[in-house]
Amino acid sequence: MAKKIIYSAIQPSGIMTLGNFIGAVNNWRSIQENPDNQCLFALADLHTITVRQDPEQFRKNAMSFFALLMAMGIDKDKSILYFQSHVHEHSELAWLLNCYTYVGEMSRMTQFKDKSAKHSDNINMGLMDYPVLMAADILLYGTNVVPVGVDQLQHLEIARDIAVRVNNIYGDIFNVPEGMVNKVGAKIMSLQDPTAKMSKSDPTPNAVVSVLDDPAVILKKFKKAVTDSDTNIIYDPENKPGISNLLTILAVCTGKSIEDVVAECDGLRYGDLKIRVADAVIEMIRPFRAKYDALMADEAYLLEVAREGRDKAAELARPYLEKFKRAIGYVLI
Ligand code: AQP
Repeated sequence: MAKKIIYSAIQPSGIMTLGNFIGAVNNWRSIQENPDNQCLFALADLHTITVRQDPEQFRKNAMSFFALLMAMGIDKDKSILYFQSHVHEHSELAWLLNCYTYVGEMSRMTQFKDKSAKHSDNINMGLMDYPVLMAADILLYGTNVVPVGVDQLQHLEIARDIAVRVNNIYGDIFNVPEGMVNKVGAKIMSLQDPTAKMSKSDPTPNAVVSVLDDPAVILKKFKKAVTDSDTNIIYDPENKPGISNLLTILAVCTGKSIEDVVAECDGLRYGDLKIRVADAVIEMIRPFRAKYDALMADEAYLLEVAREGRDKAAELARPYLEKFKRAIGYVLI
């Protein structure tokens, strides 16, 4: 039986956050353990330059993300782990798909509108085209399932629309992928504004926990987390977003259900809950740190793994790209 193709990616646009870990990478680790799955996990470094990057820092961040993914347990022998920019087929398919995507639908994307407002001095074509490149990433491998956080669902929907549109013109070219969203932790919120997503690029001090923060820093950030003036610990994202966010983080970090965590925390003061959550995060992150440091000290090895991933990904991608090009009418040689 053919394996299920699973595709997901992460942008090295800063330092990996707790939100990225809980919403994405933590699941990748378990999905790759199913022998019926062929997983591809990419560093979406082409997407990253839709926002201007300092070259030296960008390279550092990319290597850091790659090492972190490995340290967190993404296994190069179980999954294909690679840099998006190393597989040129992504860019080529993105161009082709551009010609099957409408300007109107791209200009309506929430992320495009948000990022255009945040980076009004640099509303580049790439920012608008981000979802088409993401569609190319996914469709290039005949992907069946895309694990994502809630924030990326709109882009996944567009990828599905583009796939259906192409299939309606040329026949059965692309698989139409399904999304896979966590039941718990699909949207970890900012610690300073629990109505907004925790994002790598958020400049607000103490809003974002990075998975590379020292334990003392993590504790300080949680102690300063914005909650409410009430004293009840209940899970109610709408009316108590701060407390609910803390409970979600605690549940994921301890592997317990929200109900169990709420029951265990009943009667705690908010200050004690914050310390409990911080401790759980610190414990969850601790094992990665030593592995990460060792990997970062061996760039030659990281690059070797990246080359291996690139070759495997490109080999899978080529037939899909060729099939589409043949259908369009390109002369293939
Ligand atoms: N706060 C979050 N909670 C749950 N999941 C999240 N993801 C991101 N933030 C959260 C998920 O992580 C995966 C990789 O995301 P990305 O790096 O490709 O892009 P992003 O969603 O734009 O992440 P950031 O942190 O907000 O980056 P910046 O600040 O650079 O835009 C995706 O599956 C995403 O859903």
